[in-house]
Amino acid sequence: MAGIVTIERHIVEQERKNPGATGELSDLLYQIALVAKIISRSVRRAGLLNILGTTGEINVQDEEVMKLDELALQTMINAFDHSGALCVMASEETPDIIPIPSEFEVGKYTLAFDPLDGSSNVDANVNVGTIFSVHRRVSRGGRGTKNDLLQVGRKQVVAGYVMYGSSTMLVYTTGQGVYGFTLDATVGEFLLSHENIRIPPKGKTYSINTGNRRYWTEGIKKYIDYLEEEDKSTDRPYTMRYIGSLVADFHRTILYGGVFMYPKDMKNPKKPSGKLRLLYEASPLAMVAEQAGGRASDGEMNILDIIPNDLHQRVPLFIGSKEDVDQAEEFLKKYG
Ligand code: AHM
Ligand code: MG
Repeated sequence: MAGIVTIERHIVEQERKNPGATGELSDLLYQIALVAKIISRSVRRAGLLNILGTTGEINVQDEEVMKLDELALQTMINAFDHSGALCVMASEETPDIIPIPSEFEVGKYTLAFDPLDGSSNVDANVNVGTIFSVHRRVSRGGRGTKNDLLQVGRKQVVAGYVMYGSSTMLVYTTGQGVYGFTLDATVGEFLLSHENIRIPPKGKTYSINTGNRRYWTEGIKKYIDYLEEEDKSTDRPYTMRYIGSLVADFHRTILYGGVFMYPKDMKNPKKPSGKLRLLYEASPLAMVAEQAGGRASDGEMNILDIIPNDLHQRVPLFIGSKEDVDQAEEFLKKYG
């Protein structure tokens, strides 16, 4: 028993290291762990929802069968709107900010989240995840505003994700390293399973949707060609792995090393863009990557230094082992 560290104990121990802590952030983390368990339960039952529903619309409890991503969104909102720690929220699934209802107290933090990333994979029983990002508010008093959410990733106070895979894992950082917890479903607790995760400085795996090749810029084409070439002195060719579910692709990347890429594509040459969202996907995972010794770039600059101008801003993303991300940037600099 002595060696078992629950997430609650870990949070308390982290809080003790910070003498000025008021406990508000710890409460928020407890809440994140609780929500992770609730969403995990729904994801585990996903394949049964239609079976349990009588018409496909109504389940045995006479509740409407909600799509899993909507269910995850509602679970997040219901858990956090009265936490007292937040002044405003935003989610990938909602067009505008999610205000804290006037009957509830507000606190000093903001929460941006993707409730169920990769949800298009759910029906095939592929891993999906929840991504979260917490900032300290910048406005003074009252309800939070959009400006409280439009902050650089560098200023995040907590970031992390939950992965609903062969087991459910919660990985987070408060800026003091990256810790991973695995849900022991029999006791309902997240137990510390990955202490101080470190990304290898260089990997042997790249992860990208090669189906988009015709839309790539020259730099990406050349970089991927380079990774696929044989050269024993630089450990090439690299292996390709692509799940198509960001949390799962990222989780593999921080454990084994390598680089995950969702580059800018030229489908619309007048308006080239990445697919992934800065606030709900790129920025929180960038903080985790950096805290684990890796890094994240949009191809030109560090993701954590991008000043957001829109809640749903999309960015190209190169994330993973430091040397691999540096090299991707070099190719883009040289060939565009
Ligand atoms: P979503 O937020 O709508 O689920 O989209 C994000 C997902 C990521 O999980 C994944 O990395 C990417 O989209 C895959 O995109 P593609 O199918 O274009 O390769
Ligand atoms: Mg997403």
